[in-house]
Amino acid sequence: MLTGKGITHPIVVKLGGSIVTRKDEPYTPNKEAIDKLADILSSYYRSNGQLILVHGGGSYGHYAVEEARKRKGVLDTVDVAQVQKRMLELSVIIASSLIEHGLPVSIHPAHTLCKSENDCCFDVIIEDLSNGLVPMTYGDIIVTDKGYKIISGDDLTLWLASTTGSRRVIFVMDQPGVLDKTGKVMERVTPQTLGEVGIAKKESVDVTGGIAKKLESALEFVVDHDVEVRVVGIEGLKEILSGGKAGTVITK
Ligand code: IP8
Repeated sequence: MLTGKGITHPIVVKLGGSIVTRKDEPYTPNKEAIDKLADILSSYYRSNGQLILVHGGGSYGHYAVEEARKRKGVLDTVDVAQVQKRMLELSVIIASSLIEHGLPVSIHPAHTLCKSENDCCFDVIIEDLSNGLVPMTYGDIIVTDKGYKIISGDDLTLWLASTTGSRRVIFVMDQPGVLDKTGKVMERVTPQTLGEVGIAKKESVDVTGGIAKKLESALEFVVDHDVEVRVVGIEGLKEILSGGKAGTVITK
């Protein structure tokens, strides 16, 4: 039976590709991390917290795009379908663990929500949320009249926060927060301290811009949204969802 809860400032959590997959091993989920995340998120859900989930592409989406680009230069429709299928596979793996842990997850591939890389309709997500489900979407790929476009999970996360009146966005990654050039977790990143962020010289394959792009988009977003945006690791997620502090806040 569905239970209508109304929408009360859901938390939007982005499960980064670096945590849900083994980024350097093509098409390999990080099952251990996924199960840990599922455990933490289900405790939060049981305590009556509303959640919207987004996940990244990691060694599924990013690798599939890169593989096709290397082979052909430009992706054709079969390549796009292949990338979509890879992302759906990853989503099903994540959803399976979440459902086993008692989270009523409903998967919404972004290619069914978005007409372009920046024109998405979240009505069905909002509907699911208000009926007590935990909607989950993910970074994806679509074909438009201007060719194929990659939809970033980070963008989806921020748009969903603004559409649903969320006050909190959490990006979960494979490190405990945003690291400075010495490898220390930064307490906050602001436009003034952006230059102190340590960007790895060679990130794993990433076709949507990696941490630098994520921080730029988040900094732009917090200028006119009253939303706390944080970057944390798995332990930090647990801490934050139980009312503590962890990781790095992205703020103006
Ligand atoms: O990892 C990328 O999503 P992201 C999705 O959230 C694809 O940037 C298909 C590469």
